[in-house]
Amino acid sequence: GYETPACNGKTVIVHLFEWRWTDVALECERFLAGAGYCGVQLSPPNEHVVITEEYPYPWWQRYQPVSYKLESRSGNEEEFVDMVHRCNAVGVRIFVDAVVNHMAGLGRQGVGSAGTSFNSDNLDFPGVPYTPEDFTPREMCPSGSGSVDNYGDPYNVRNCYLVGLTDLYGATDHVQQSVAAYFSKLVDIGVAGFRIDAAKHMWPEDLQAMMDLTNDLNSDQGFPAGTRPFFYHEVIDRNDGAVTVQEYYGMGRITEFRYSQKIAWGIQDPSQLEGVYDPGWFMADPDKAFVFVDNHDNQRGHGGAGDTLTHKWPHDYRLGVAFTLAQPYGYTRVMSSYYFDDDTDAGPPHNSDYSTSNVIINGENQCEGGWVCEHRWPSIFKMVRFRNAVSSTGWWENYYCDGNAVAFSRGDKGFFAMVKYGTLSQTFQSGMPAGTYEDIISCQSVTVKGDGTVQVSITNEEEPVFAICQGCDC
Ligand code: ARE
Ligand code: CA
Repeated sequence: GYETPACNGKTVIVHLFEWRWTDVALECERFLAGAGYCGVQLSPPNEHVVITEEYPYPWWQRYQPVSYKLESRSGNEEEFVDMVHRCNAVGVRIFVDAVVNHMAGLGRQGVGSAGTSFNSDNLDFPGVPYTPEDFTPREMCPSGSGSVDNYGDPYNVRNCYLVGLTDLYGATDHVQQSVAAYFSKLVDIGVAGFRIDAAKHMWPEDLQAMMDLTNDLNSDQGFPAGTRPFFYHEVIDRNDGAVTVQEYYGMGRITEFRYSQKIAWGIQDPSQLEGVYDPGWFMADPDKAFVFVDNHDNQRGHGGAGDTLTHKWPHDYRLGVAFTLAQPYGYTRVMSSYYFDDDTDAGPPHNSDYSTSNVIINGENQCEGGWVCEHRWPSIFKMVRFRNAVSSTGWWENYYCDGNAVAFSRGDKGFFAMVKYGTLSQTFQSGMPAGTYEDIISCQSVTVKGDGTVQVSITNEEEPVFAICQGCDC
């Protein structure tokens, strides 16, 4: 199926937003493999527009494709292939952010990041190639402006130009074959799956056809023969439009933005945390949902932001991510950001020529040079190990919440507790077999008694999380 990544049961993907391929390769080897991450979501690796005028080199230029050549702000094809091979060699998988609903925005022309010429107004992208017949005919878009302007109408959402981006006619053989050729090229290199950008704006049957034309994963890169790529579709469904996550069932996982909202509210008011998965809100089924606390859009006010927890509030953010990794709902992604102020267009840390800077790791194993690296924060990366250890238990039990402290067990595989304000010293039912464990956050040794109770002590208000699991040590 398309629902589960080929990751040997590992359960967390990290989005290394705007990282260079050379840095991703190093991070797989020096950190991600050991921490137990399944894999990395990249920024789009294909050729994109290069914007120098009104905003210099905004991050979002990479969501305006010029061709499927693997030459982007993150690196060239040789660096890409080297990264994929090195990450696969240490068991860390690569997931590509695939922008295939559209090409560059109207009004843009010139050359892209690989030097290929293009002209959006003429619907001319010789690097693929795409010509006017590959774009959705104007008469199929029921919008006065030609842009998406009515989320209540699926024809408007899917046949019009999303923020003026030239919309590919995904029902045609040539578009389906061109996209599938791009996917297959990546899979043949050793990529394990795809985030489908703007999947909400594509007809599910068109996307399904592209997926089905894509090769199986490359067995020379360590994937079992006959394994299908993992797909997760970016569909923003907040009970506010005609397109629902359910339309994409059977095609992989679907991003669940209502989870981001629920977790933000829940950290604000912990009594709401038990309801983070709310079937009454039509949230995707647990085995279909792809969940995250924040993403590269909503952390900076793009893509339906509001009610979003981010690294700008580190204490609450740690709680939100730790809770997300502890609870059973959905497949999880951790965000790894770069710092930005009020300028929500600002691209990644860069050199004077605007080429992206390298990531710097300091003596405390944290990042510098403008990179946040939430995925290296102790109470975040240690919970990756917890999630992997408890993943065979798709439920929680012994749920406790007093409005400040929250605790639950994951069957007899693991037990988690956290506290919003202050410290915690309290006895809980852990559901775990009697024995001695190590709190994977503080590295203190703890004893589960014969009746399953455990004395929890959280003394570090900076990392206000406690977790024990079978087979885990600090
Ligand atoms: C940029 C400029 C625009 C300009 C355009 C074309 O900002 O002013 O018109 O270029 O020249 C990203 C940025 C955009 C950027 C774009 C292309 O966020 O600002 O446009 O790149 O460079 C909807 C979609 C959802 C989408 C969000 C942003 O449904 O798919 O909008 N998210 C993905 C990516 C983005 C990316 C794109 C798609 C485009 O994650 O990073 O855009 O490839 C409600 C609706 C949602 C809607 C949301 C916001 O919540 O339910 O469906 O999300 O509002 O409109
Ligand atoms: Ca479309």
